[in-house]
Amino acid sequence: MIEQPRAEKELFTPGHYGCPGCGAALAMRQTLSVLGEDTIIVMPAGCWSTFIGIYPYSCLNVPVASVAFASTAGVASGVKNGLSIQGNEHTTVLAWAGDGGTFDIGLQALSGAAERNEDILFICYDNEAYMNTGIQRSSATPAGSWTTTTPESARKAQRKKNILEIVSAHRIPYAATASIGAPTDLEKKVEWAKGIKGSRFIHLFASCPTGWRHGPELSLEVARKAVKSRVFPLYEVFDGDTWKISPMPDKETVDGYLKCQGRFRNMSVGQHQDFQRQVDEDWERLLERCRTSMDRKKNVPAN
Ligand SMILES: Cc1ncc(C[n+]2csc(CCOP(=O)(O)OP(=O)(O)O)c2C)c(N)n1
Ligand SMILES: [Mg+2]
Repeated sequence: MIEQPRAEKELFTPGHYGCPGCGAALAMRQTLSVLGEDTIIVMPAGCWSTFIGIYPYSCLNVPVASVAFASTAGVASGVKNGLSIQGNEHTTVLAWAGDGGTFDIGLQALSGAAERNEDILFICYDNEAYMNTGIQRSSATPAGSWTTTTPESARKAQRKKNILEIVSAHRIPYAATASIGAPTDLEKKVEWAKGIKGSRFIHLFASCPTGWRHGPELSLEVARKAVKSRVFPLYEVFDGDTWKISPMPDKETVDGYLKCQGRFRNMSVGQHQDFQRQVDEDWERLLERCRTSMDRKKNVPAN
């Protein structure tokens, strides 16, 4: 069954310039359906700032500030503080950036805002490369993946940066992973983030058919497979010290996930095994972290 967005007024209108099957478009639609009209978005360069439309047209029915790449969290903090001075404590300020704009270029501003516990919601839609400029690798690109700067003859050797560990180390009230493949879980997390104060961060998995080399009709399936295989596990971190696994289907191997995407095509047996081993190690580490921290916390919502 297709879930309907909750906002009575659709805030994401038809007519954007995104590719067919764009996971980041779906990510925004799901997010805005929870945040509602009382939202201001701050957005750096990336696919999203491009396909939103050319001024005065926009596919979003909320205000959007398009900002310099490195400044997203800083501008969002300024907008929030400006609203506060005007006596407005209700508007959600959403910083919405890609993985390049979060893991790499926007990281210092994000760290500054998190350290000051600015009252903003930062969502990174992660399509695991610099897609808008032609599929260049970022520090969110997984090891073993093809991109235009990591061709098959020299696939990316480095592992994906663990952004949740970095951001939650600032001890912000809330950090979580979410996926377009788990819309109910995503909505719950956005709802929780909307209802609390301080810096909130959501790392949102968003498939990219163009860059990942899969059919546009497979975007949701690829995202679901990422969760099932634990390539992209779902969890939350409260106050930087309480780690909690979200509901997920039974674990399966990474085979199905890797095989349905052209960016992982022709991996050697060794690369395939390395990928599985790394996923298993990260998953065990996460489980252990959740086990040892859950009993310390008071204000954690039930699944
Ligand atoms: C300071 C600066 N450097 C580089 C660019 C060129 N640029 C525009 S969009 C983009 C890719 C952004 O990647 P990401 O944040 O992952 O978003 P995506 O395009 O994947 O949605 C780049 C490098 C720019 N606009 N400004
Ligand atoms: Mg990207």
